[in-house]
Amino acid sequence: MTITFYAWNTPNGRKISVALEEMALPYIVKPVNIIKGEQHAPDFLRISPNNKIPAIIDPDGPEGKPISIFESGAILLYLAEKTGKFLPAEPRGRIEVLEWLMWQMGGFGPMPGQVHHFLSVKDEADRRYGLKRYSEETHRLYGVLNRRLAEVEFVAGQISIADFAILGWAWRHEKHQVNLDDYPHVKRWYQTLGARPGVQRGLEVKLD
Ligand SMILES: N[C@@H](CCC(=O)N[C@@H](CS)C(=O)NCC(=O)O)C(=O)O
Repeated sequence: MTITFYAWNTPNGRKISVALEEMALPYIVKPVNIIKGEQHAPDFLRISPNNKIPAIIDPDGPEGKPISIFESGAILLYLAEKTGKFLPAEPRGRIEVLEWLMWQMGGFGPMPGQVHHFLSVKDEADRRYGLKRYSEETHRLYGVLNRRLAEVEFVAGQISIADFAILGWAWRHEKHQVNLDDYPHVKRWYQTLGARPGVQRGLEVKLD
């Protein structure tokens, strides 16, 4: 049955379009125009009470009943468990995926997101401190990722939902002013993922 994917063309939206394509799940996109404020509409808040995309409704949820899910990390875990793909069942492999998924949700997203915000602040005095702080933290996180990817092909060893989560933000590296040449292992990983047809479809499907 077809999943309804509430989306917009942003890093958190792209995590889910990549996962849906890689898992070969049927879905339709319902764009939520976050520039116009559609994320605050009462109907959408019933699905996503934090007024953010992404969210999904799966008509074929647990016990065969519909389920709605918000928060990209929760959606990725749900889809992985539903399909049995991109999340190992054995505990050690699974915990590595959860570590890197939580790392992305807690840092490699919120920090570059703040860079995007402060870059848009017009007043130089207001912009300076925030941009410096969040740019430094973003670069530190790219360094962490680079060191990890020097040791393993994908963040949790085998390709997983953690890669899709991180990719959503790495996809916008130019916007947060990161040059992947400075992080060669991240660049290799980014190119490896980018060569996958499912990832390509997920990054190209229209979300707005
Ligand atoms: N922690 C949330 C963050 C989602 C998020 O920040 N979504 C942004 C677009 S990338 C959004 O909908 N912003 C609209 C708003 O904040 O009003 C998740 O991972 O799903």
